[in-house]
Amino acid sequence: MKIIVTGILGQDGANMVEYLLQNTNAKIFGMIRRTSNPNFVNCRSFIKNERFQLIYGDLSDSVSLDNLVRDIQPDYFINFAAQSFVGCSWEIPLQTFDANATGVARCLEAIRRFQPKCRFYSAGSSEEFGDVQYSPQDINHPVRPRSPYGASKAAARHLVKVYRESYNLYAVHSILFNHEGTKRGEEFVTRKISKGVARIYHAIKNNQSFAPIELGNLDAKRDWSDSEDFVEGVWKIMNQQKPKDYVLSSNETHTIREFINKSFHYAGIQGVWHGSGQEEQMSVSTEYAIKNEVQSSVLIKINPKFYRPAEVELLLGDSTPAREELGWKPKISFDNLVERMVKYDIDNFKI
Ligand code: G4F
Repeated sequence: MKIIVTGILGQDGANMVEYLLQNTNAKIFGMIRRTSNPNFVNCRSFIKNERFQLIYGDLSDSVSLDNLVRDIQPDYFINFAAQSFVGCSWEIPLQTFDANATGVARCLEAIRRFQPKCRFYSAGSSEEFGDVQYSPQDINHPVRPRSPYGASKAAARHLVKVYRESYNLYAVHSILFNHEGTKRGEEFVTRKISKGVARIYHAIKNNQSFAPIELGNLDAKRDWSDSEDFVEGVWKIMNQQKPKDYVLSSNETHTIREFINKSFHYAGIQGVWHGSGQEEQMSVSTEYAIKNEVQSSVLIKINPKFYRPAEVELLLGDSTPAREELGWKPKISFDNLVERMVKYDIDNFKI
């Protein structure tokens, strides 16, 4: 069995490769774009595995995708490559659309022309639901994106459906609600918080002053899971008798503020909230500050530069069909996720 996985330098692609090496005998071809300084930190566990091979390709280059599919003749093509940062998608809307939507069309075309038996996975997003009309959101929720990123993923979803129905391909686009972990990029809010908490933890321990973590909208609600749980669900979705799109989610929602509270809790730092709106802050409690001779006080402050032009205020998934039909469910709870991320960042802290 041969499997192409894209996006392997990122969180999901790397977790997918780890899962496939552990749970199949397949040869895995991990695609990366050529850059002068690729960061292989998420690939450490498998980069030298004899069943793993690095290949060059680019979602913006149909020649590269055509050649890879024609030459490798993969059984599965799992696409996790994307411009995945919603916040940045207003600044680079065209690149976002090209990678996330047209890039999916290029993959589908390569498969249609050179290996139509290949099963194709496209990573969809709860951002496609946008300003949601009802909760929890299931696969039938209307598409109402609020960002160029959300629009690009919605377009990819339509393309997958069109190719599936027109050419009888096994092509699926499942809706992934937020999913995090210790391989998460530092620009995403959860990792920004866990890394920031680790930095403050070490400053307090070493009797040093520290700068606060600066964030945007703390009221947004997200349905967070661990990416390692999701890659298992993705593999189940790819191995059904008939292709069908599913939602993967924890079925719980939490505010950014809750993620912050839990993060400081697992670091053993006592914080208190005060103020409101843009003046809202979290500071170390007086009792904790005295006891630990803390050199600075503010832990969290608002910086409006992290507000988005349009926000998705609430995401809450309904993954009942995936649980009932695929026998999938997330193993890592919200509390476990926060604890794992914070402890990992404290233990691996580097200045
Ligand atoms: O962590 P985020 O950047 O993730 P977001 O926008 O929900 O997107 C993630 O989940 C999607 C699935 O729903 C994926 F498709 C997508 O690729 C990505 O993985 O932001 C989460 C929330 C937002 O409401 C944002 O406004 O956190 C809020 N936030 C507040 N302060 C912040 C910050 N987000 C970031 N990145 N940085 C902040 O300082």
